[in-house]
Amino acid sequence: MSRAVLSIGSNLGDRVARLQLAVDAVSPWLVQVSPIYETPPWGPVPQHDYLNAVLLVRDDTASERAWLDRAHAAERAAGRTRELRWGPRTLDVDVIDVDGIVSDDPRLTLPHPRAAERAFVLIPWLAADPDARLSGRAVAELVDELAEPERAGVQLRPELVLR
Ligand code: A4P
Ligand code: MG
Repeated sequence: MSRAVLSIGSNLGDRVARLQLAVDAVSPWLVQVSPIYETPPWGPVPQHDYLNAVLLVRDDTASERAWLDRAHAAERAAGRTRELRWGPRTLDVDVIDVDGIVSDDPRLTLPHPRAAERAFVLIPWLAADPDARLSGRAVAELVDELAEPERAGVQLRPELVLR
């Protein structure tokens, strides 16, 4: 079994089109697409707001590494170049979780080390899967534990749709 959770984000150019490219890149394995949320930039770099969403994917033959390769292929399709860490990007695809596997490999750390504190990951994930769990914790609980301003910053954009 290989079920993965991918977080997608864009804050440059046509952000919805970039997120759609990510969806298209994993369409053979797509199980669920979350709504789109507008989110304030996280991290030390001042930059525009992001659009974020979460994709649930499944491919019984895929390794963890295959999901990272697919994430990078999606980023390339969106014309992403790697410049500044945490800086603005056309498309970021992070592997949040694969079957609950734990790995400290710097090329693919699982679960994603910053996911549990990121409202822009947890809130879309919960919307896509109300029973989601991260490191043995219910994602619903992790969302409840976020600071209120963090939670409030993540705004549903129901008029923007991925297909
Ligand atoms: N890597 C290790 N583990 C993973 C994983 N689980 N998923 C390695 C994806 N990649 C993983 O990533 C750097 C290296 O991490 C890769 O070589 C990969 O093998 P990168 O994508 O090249 O660089 P990055 O994205 O700039 O760094 P990083 O640490 O992934 O940044 P983040 O944490 O993804 O932050 N604010 C909002 N509101 N929304 C966002 O989506 N995104 C970022 C990017 C910053 N602020 C944001 C958002
Ligand atoms: Mg990344």
